[in-house]
Amino acid sequence: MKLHHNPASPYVRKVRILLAETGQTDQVALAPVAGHPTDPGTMPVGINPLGKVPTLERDEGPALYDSRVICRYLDDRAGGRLYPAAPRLWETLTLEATADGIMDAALLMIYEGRSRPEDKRDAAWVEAQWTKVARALDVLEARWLPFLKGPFDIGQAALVCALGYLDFRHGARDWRTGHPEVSAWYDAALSRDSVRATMPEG
Ligand SMILES: N[C@@H](CCC(=O)N[C@@H](CS)C(=O)NCC(=O)O)C(=O)O
Repeated sequence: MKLHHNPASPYVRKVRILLAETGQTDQVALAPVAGHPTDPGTMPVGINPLGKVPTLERDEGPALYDSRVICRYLDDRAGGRLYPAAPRLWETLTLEATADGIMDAALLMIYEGRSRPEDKRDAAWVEAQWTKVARALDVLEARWLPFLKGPFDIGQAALVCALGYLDFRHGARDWRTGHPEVSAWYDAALSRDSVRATMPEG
């Protein structure tokens, strides 16, 4: 299999963490690509009409895309390790959606800077995206700690990627302030091999 990837992408990182956690890293070759909405560059538009990464080319069957689909597929292939049974599953998937939403907002902030000339950038829109991130962090701090203390799952993998991306691209905003418990959880997660082997680059 071939994973179209970019080493800065938090969504690709989620897939790579799942591969490591399920012992499948050596079964997927990484194909580096680059691009963004206004310049698709080398993104795999021929097999993913959305022109996004991650996109997974399989040996059989059409390509899969969106990190949630790819992760679910690869986990199923490994016998199911990072998706607990219901009812805990619903919390896992909601945590994943929250973490993905943080990534979406954080990435849109970067695209605003990359895709528009300086005089066309909308500072209020960028701040509105950060408000989503801040609200999500507040909810994680207030409600999710008991869940985060449970077994490592796809929701936790996604959260590692989201928080790592905030450090990587928005370090000056200092997401840790006001979120000491989530911050401590993240620091502990950094000791996992799968997390250390996939730190964002670029
Ligand atoms: N919901 C998608 C989001 C993927 C995504 O937005 N990836 C970014 C890279 S971090 C991308 O490919 N951007 C190119 C574009 O939007 O044109 C997923 O979970 O896979």
